[in-house]
Amino acid sequence: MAEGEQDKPGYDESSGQGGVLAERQVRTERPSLFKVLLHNDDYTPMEFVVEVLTRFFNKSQTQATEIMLAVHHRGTGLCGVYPYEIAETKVAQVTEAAREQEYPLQCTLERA
Ligand code: TYC
Repeated sequence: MAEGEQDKPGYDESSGQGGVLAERQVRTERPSLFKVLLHNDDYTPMEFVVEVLTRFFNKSQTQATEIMLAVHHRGTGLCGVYPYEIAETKVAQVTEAAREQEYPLQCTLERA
């Protein structure tokens, strides 16, 4: 046996195939991603939208203000892209925070 051979990945003395494992393909599913979107309305205060973006989407004050203004002017804006369960949790958190304050703020998911 050549020196260092045992350190090679795939080397297996017990496999009976000259020390080299048969190649196996391991298929991993990539989780599908979802966009979390905020929607404009006429009643939710701008400061509340900025707070939501900093609190639930980890945006800086500057980023949050930019996104909030984009939503205000264009109708919708992207908060972030996440695997389904995380995206769903973000939507639920925003919806609950808005409901507590009785604001009509809408937050939705869309396949990325
Ligand atoms: N249009 C709201 C206002 O003028 C502000 C706003 C921005 C509301 C973004 C919702 O997702 C939103 N107070």
